[in-house]
Amino acid sequence: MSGNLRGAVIGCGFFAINQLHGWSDAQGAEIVAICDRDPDRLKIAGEQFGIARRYTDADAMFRAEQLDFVDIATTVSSHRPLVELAASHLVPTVCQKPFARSLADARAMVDLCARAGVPLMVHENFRWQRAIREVKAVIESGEIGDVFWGRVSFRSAFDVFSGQPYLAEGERFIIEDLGIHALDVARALFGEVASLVARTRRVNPAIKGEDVATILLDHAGRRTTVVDCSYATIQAVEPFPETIVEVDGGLGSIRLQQGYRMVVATRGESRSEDVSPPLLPWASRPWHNIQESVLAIQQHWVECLKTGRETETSGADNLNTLALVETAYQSAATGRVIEVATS
Ligand code: NAD
Ligand code: 89V
Repeated sequence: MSGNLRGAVIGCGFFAINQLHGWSDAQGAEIVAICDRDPDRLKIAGEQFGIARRYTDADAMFRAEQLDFVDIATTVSSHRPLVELAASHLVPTVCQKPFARSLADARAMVDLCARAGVPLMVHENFRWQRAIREVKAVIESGEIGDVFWGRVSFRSAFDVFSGQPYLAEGERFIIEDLGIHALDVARALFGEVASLVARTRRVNPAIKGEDVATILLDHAGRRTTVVDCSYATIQAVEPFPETIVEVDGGLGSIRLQQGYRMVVATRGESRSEDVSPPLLPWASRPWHNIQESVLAIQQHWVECLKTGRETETSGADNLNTLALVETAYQSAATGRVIEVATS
């Protein structure tokens, strides 16, 4: 494919504004149409990004536009119908996380797109953050030897509910919304998971779901990791939205510390690097870390779509992240260690 890919965004809410900014910067793609069933949000986004072709109905948009891809930025309940709609129009699709409420829904979407020959990527962007990529590169370089232990940690007291009020309303909260990123990072850094055990609790009485989760994972290759996340942790310096990572290997260790500092230690030697994300012109602290990863994953999508490569976080890949989410909730409910049925 040569020239700019013509894309559309469905859902022009809180997070889609970042995605629209990202698409403005991405090389090789442009957004030619947007859709939101809320006319006010549609108007605001259309005016902000100078997009004249606006729809309140996704099917009407697919019928009227010639699209090379669609980016679904709605909340989870609409993901399956919208992915199915896009597949019925044979339009390659990016879908926000959480990809689906259940593994069964996710499998149905992956199977449908595979049968239709429609590329499908989940917008699972945390593994695309610069600091996470730097940690991954050190692991893959072999500098710290065989990895035997790791930790992916996200602990904060940031008020996420003001921007995303729906997060306070669901039976499930932190594993489904935020832990899903940390679990995906754990897969990206440490490989697939054989079994896990999870503990959760709710500290904030004003919300419905759990806001603290601790998950112990057994990965293939006898690697043990801990994924822990909390929105009830008050610290001297609020770290939102930084993910802290620790990795121990036979020859050394990596510590990704608060403030985007990565320390790599081997026997008798250590180095410390600033792995801060760039502050993109449209980004704002503290979100710049996440905002930068939005552009990175979008660029990856464009490159893969143009060359026919499978994306790193394809729908099929994301089934294994969703399996961890499902298993973590089962383990928290039963108290048991549970084997993970990954594909
Ligand atoms: P939001 O409620 O602010 O926006 C969703 C928008 O989609 C709304 O404007 C709504 O009117 C529209 N919409 C819903 N169903 C529709 C349909 N069928 N057709 C057209 N429009 C429809 O939600 P949000 O906070 O922007 O979250 C959207 C998604 O992004 C969620 O899945 C959330 O988990 C995810 N998210 C991801 C990140 C990340 O870093 N990857 C960060 C925040 C949110
Ligand atoms: O990435 C997310 O899904 C967001 C946030 C980082 C705020 O939890 O909901």
